[in-house]
Amino acid sequence: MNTNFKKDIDLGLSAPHKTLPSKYFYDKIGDALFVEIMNMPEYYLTEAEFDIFKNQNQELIKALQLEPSTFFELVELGAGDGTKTKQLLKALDDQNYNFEYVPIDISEHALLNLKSSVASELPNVKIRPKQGDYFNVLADLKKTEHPIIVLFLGSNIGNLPDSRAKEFIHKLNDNLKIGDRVLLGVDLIKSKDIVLPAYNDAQGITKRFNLNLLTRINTELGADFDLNSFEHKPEYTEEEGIARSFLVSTKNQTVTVRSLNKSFHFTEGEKIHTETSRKYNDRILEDILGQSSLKICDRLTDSKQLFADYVLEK
Ligand code: AVJ
Repeated sequence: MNTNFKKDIDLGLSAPHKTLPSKYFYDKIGDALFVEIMNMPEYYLTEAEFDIFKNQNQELIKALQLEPSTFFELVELGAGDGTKTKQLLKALDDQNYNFEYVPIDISEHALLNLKSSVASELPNVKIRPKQGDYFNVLADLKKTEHPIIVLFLGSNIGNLPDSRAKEFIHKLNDNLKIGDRVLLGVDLIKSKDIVLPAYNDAQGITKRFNLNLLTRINTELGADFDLNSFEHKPEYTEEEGIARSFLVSTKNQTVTVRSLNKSFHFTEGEKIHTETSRKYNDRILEDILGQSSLKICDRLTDSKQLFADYVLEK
């Protein structure tokens, strides 16, 4: 992990257009900041998807073509705290559906919390958390005969550039059987005046989240980034539908990374690309599904049409 981190930071800072992988946001501090971001009023994604799970869970159950008598597994990739999913679990439990909830996460800590909250709030729901890489766990599940419903929520797929999203979908497809379904939550393309504030909240939490990447490099790789000499800057164009976050150097400066034995020069105004957050519509999603055998069979949106949960079927 640490050697990958070191290698990826070196690669990203040596590139002609400097870039740092967004997956490194999520250390302990980053996890906590992300929870705060999700509760910011500007970050509409959380509430929008929650609205679907809370107010349309009957429609959701119908769209997923679930049957009360057929046992199925509800597998969630990157489950987090499960706030939205618990709405669906509750509706299924109330109607005596026969299922098991299998949240998958790399964080053991997140899974333990989720397990205890499900146990206390929904004591009848069977939960079997699995720690590890999504695809390793999915490969194991493939061997089972009962239907699998995969949940991949929160527009998490949006962090992947389209080419990598296609790879992800193809890998997911390879790990499913005919008839298995996927509930894919994605943020919809919309105007700048809604998207930009979501990545630049007034309280400056997203700014701290972005700058935390530099703090990590300072503490883990012995670098001397001056956090006051970099600004947080999100960009978005509706035509493209992609939000990008940058850290912009406010002056000419040189940063030394001790464990790499290297220095990196930044000119005034030079940007480090730190995150991509893609927004979708039917056409873009269809392009990403491409030649895989996953097909869109339904789509639910929140009352403000900000967010969509697509039902895909293999
Ligand atoms: C977790 C990838 C959906 O891109 O909207 C939020 C992460 N970054 N604010 C997103 C994030 C800055 C988030 N996803």
